[in-house]
Amino acid sequence: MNLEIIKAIKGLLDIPQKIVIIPHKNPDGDAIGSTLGLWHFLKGKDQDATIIVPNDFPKFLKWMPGSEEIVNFEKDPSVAKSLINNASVIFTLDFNHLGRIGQLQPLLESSSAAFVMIDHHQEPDDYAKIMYSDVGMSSTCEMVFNVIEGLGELESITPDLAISLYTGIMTDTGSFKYSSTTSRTHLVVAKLIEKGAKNTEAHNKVYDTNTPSRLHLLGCALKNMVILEEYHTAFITLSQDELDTYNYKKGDTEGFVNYGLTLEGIVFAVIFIENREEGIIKISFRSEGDFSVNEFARAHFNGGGHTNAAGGRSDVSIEETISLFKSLLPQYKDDLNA
Ligand SMILES: [Mn+2]
Repeated sequence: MNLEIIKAIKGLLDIPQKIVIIPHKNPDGDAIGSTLGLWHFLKGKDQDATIIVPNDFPKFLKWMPGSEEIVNFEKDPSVAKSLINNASVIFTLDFNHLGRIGQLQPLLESSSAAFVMIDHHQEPDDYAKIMYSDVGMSSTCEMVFNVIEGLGELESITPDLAISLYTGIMTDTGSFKYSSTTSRTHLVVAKLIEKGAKNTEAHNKVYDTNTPSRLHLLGCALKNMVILEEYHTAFITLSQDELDTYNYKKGDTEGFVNYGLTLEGIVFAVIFIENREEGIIKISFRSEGDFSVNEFARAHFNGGGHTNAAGGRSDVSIEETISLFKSLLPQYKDDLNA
């Protein structure tokens, strides 16, 4: 990675700082893994560091070492506020514009701390003094590894640090199968296992924690799947009533969207999930090949992300959202047939 970035980070960490590390709202495995990985590293360097999440994260990530010390802004706003107000350095991980952190946005905007962005999403904003942004990376966790390596600190990787980064790489690459997985990713993962990451344990703890109600919700989602062969597209809907019926818990719908892509010939998969409390439809987009769901989400559903994985939202009803979605497909017919 870029030597200037390493030099700048080294310059910051050469003196004691008050550090806050922040991932995006609704943090996923890469968000929690990368912030914890960096946190373990900074603790090892005797830096004063705290992770603040904009809101809670799924239970299947709560076994990760150090996760119990994460400050949840929604639960402890005053603690979070004072940490941010006193911070001299703020690392923002796994996102690239401040609109991705919900209610934390104004606090960060008024902070005078030095910002460091480490992220692999497209079209980054320029709020950070130090910007390590690379859309070619499998995960933010892989980038945190690169930073530690760039600083010449590989020997300081403990098993707790290793398992944090391993878990985020694992979840962001769909267990090392997405096209963002490179030979370098595997080399990093090999190094992390060497450093004590218990890889099988990470897979079991993240993926083998289904509850009966989650599997029943999955059954409902799959039953609702609509296949539009003409557009090589499959979409799923879940209404708030359906979520309630199956006792929905945060994180339960994680990965559901991917089932559409397991159908032969399908290159575009979408899930629409109603959230009555927020009055929105949450949307996840996935694709195989060149069709950019990042561009699709940006153009039509107030979202974005990566070429093959993106998120978005809609403020109208689920029925209206679906008909809007269907009405958009004809203009993408050629792209979806490629
Ligand atoms: Mn990520």
